[in-house]
Amino acid sequence: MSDTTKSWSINRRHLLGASAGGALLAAAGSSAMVANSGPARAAGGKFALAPGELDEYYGFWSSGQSGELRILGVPSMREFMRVPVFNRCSATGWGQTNESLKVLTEGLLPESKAFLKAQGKVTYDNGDLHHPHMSFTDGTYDGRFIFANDKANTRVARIRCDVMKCDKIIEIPNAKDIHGLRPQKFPRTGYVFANGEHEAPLINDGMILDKPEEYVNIFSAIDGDEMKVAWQVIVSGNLDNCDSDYQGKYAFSTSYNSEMGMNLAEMTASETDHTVIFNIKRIEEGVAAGDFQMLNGVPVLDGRKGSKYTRYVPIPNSPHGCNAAPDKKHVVINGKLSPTVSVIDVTKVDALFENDADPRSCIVAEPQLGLGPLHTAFDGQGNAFTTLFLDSQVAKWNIEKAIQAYAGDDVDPIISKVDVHYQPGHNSTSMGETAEADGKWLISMNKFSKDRFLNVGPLKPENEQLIDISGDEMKVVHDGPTFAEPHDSIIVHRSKVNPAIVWNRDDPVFEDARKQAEADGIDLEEGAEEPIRDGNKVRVYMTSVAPNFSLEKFTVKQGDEVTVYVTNLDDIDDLTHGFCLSNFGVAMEVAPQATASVTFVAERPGVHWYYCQWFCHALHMEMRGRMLVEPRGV
Ligand code: CUK
Ligand code: CUA
Repeated sequence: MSDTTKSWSINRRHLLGASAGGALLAAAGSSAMVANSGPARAAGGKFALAPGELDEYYGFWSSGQSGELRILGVPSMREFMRVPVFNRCSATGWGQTNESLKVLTEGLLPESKAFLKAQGKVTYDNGDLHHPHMSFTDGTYDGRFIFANDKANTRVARIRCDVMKCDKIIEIPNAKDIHGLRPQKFPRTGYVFANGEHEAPLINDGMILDKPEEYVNIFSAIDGDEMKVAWQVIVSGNLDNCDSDYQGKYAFSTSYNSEMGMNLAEMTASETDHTVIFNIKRIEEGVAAGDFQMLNGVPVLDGRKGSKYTRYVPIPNSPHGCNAAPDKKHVVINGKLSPTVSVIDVTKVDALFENDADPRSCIVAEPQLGLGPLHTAFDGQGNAFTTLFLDSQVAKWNIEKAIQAYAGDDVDPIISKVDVHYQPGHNSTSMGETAEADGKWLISMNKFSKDRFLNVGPLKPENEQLIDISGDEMKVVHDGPTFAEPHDSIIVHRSKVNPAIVWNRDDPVFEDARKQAEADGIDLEEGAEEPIRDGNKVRVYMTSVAPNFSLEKFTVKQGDEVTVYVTNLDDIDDLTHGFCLSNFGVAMEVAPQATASVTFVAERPGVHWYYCQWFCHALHMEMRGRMLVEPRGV
């Protein structure tokens, strides 16, 4: 214990110095200069794929404040697709089509709908997507869904992996700013655990304002099948990242600012913070027994210190990442302001709950790895890879050796370190957060790119590096710039994912359009010769077959509320059409066998061209038609 204590205080001098403010960034700058040891060399080129070759893995990338999910290939690091989620997408019409607006609005809280209405909006148009994680069955990815959080507006989204589109977004009540998010690994997802990061009054209606002692934090368990919050737990301290065990018994959340400070000096005053362990069974029993308060439709249990639902394990110092190892036994807590990571043995957690054992008794190792450990990934062979933000390095270390060292043996758990460029946050290994971790690739997601790319001005991309981890020495084999600001990624073997090539016409996404068409006596797959008028509401049904829309023109009146439905009858691989109505700000994607619809007010009289906005045919330019808008009073 005394060794650890010493290392914390060394660390605090390093990181916090005389004034806490700005120390992290100041240290970041200087360590980057040291770490810049010249360009990384390619490791024999096995990361490079020849044109036409397919990647072995899908990479699902967050995009941070860009609000979308991205799909990359690993190891080529080619970006394949951007899946809009919390953002507004000019290309696909996400945030404009009726189908996407349904997803973006139906899960909002009533108070948010009212708030947004006062802003002249129907939904938020920004989001901060940090943590994309796939659904699990039996401890490994099952290819059904990706779940992701929105830190900016306290939401959780679900993306269907069969079509790679978001199908549900819910706003989480009672909590503030969802940060860490992980699906339950066993027996299946099941729950999606989500950390409310920032503290606020439980009933945040303005009656309690500047009284931090009355603020709380909220941990949420979402039913991933229903996309509804199943229960929430009130905790002490800011929740950061989380993970679940491989037994289905516990969830773990790191927590900084156990001080409940309101400014940087207060938040970092204490040498230890904690990891909160949630006992899922006890919480479910508490819900069944009625030991909760119902708030905004959610049972909220009290899991603050002393509760039977939680245990608080003291951890040095402002811990950040939380990563369950594929050995199904260990969870690594990353110290951030401490140079250590703390290894929890999940088999020792039962005693914390059943015998009130010392919370620290579940810690079986605490190796000192370097400055600023943020996140850890695994190779499935007993080794762990931890990003060191301040050192601009990744440390490879052995979990078993770290346990022996903690028990007093004279062994060094650190196997090797590699420089990365610069300031790494998350990292991920191929299949590394599942029981099928395969130890081939590591992505280091670096917050700064500095001099690694041609200068594009003061705002620079991040740099994500591909590292070959198949040997003891890690080799950086590729630099990949990415835009604002992927936090986290997962690397999923391609055998786990099997997306469709064309839409299924029975897909639930088209249900609303189909119902409306039926009510209008129209077949979506046939379209209609004339607009259907219903007062000043006008519905236009057309189909597309390259290079034609079924309507070369349609006529409406100025002021009509017009809904255009386009059904793409092409069922050929990659034959997407689009519908863009110029100077109306209307544009959308219509993928093969999809129906998409958009609603606008025809407030501009005159002739207006609509055209196909997705290159589909040699006569793509000719794939267009006219909307004729009769002026009011004619
Ligand atoms: S947090 Cu970003 S580096 Cu939001 Cu996952 Cu650790
Ligand atoms: Cu249809 Cu371009």
